[in-house]
Amino acid sequence: MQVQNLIAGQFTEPRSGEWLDIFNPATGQVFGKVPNSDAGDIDAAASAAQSAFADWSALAAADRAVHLNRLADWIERNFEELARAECDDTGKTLRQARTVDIPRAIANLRFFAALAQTWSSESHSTPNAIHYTLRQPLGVVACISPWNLPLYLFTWKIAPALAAGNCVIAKPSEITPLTAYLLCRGVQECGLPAGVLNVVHGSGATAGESLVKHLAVRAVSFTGGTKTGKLIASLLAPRFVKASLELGGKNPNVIFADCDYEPMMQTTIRSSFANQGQICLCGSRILVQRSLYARFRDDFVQRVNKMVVGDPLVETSDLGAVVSKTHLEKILGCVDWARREGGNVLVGGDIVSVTGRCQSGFFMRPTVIEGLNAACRTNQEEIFGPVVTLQPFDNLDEAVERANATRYGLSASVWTRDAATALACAEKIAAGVVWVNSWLVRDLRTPFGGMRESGLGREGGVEAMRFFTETKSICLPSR
Ligand code: TXE
Repeated sequence: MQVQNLIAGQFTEPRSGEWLDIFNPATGQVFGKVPNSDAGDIDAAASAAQSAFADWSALAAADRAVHLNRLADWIERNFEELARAECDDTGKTLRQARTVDIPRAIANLRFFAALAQTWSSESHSTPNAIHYTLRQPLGVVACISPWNLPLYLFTWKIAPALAAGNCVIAKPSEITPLTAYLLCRGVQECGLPAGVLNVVHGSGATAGESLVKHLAVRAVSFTGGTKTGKLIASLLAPRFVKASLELGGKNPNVIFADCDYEPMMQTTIRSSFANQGQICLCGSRILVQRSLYARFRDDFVQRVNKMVVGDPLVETSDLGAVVSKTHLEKILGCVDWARREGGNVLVGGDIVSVTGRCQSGFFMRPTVIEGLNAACRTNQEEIFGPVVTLQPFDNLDEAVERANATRYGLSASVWTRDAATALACAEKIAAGVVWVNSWLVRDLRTPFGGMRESGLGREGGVEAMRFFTETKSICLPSR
């Protein structure tokens, strides 16, 4: 498998001739190469995007929507191939790719195709004048996406950018480039005009940074690590280029003793270990009211112990592989650190040997740790793997204090039957998204993003359309 860039509607190789290996994390084997593009490739993509902009932005929203829906149709027709590619590229279970990643990619394209046609801007009238607002496309925009939900987050960014009338240069993660590459076949087959969507592959330091620095780029939508987000923000600020930054999290699950126990337990297992814990919204700090703590801990540990880590293609696997050897080593290092901090590893903490085709894969047991204080490194830093900690709390004030005791603020889940407790937590917890008695229930119209070091700006619905447009107020005297 040799991934190629899509520039000006043509598949192209990197000008530098540099390539990176692509691994299947479940087998540990290299199965392809991805371009390590540089500033020259970004330049070519920027010229193509600039040339395509006049015609694309002049299309009626309904016509742009037709193009987005055609791409969604193409994903539907190639559903199994894309699900399998996502599984091979990331190590996630085929079941997750089929039920979450690929369906959501389709939904993203269809949602923004529809929104582009119904979106309207404001008009204000006074006795003397009418003031109306235009939201015009920016021109060339950059979409930089990570490896955990590759096609899901790729389409989450390109769909609103294109729907709003921009031309896009997208850079998928170099670790998981496959589904974005396959989608480029769809871009060609569906007749999206050349240059409207350009996909340039490569490492963050070469392709990513060249893209962020390119003078043609008028906005950058980024999802990834907080450290990278800070660097990108510092590169964009002097040029006053818009940035939407969706970064890391250290999300609390706050569980009160009066919660509806079984749904809470089942959802908490999912929110801890879905996608091997590699979702920015996973709850990694589980805070349990003291009177429920022992029951919760024993039950949780018992159920986690039974989770099957194995070949992602096998239907019975609950967890697949983590994304890379480097990432596996990072996660194991975090567990060692937790032990040094005095943490008690109740289950997991070690690698799993899977036999057969997966014998060299990057598998790890789901891990639960207790006995650590809120301020320790394990409870402060994003691990982004199948590792959660347990902490007891006594009352609502302490729960909120603990929930807020990190520099992040992406999401939280609150479990209680008491409406007043739920509302108080929802109001006081510093997070961009709070789920009550639920997790990862999404409505694509709602604003999505984090506060504090979890990011800047909101994606989703009209927030995304606003991000990808420039606002202009126009005044017409009426007498
Ligand atoms: O992300 P990076 P990494 C967190 C998670 C993880 C950590 C590091 O904690 O362990 O981040 O993961 C591109 N200029 N999340 O190293 O590097 C890169 O090529 C421009 C949270 O994989 O931030 C890729 O396309 N672009 C998370 C994208 O940025 C650059 C999802 C993300 O990579 C760049 C993933 C640069 N200088 C990791 N450097 C979430 N919020 O969901 C890298 N990139």
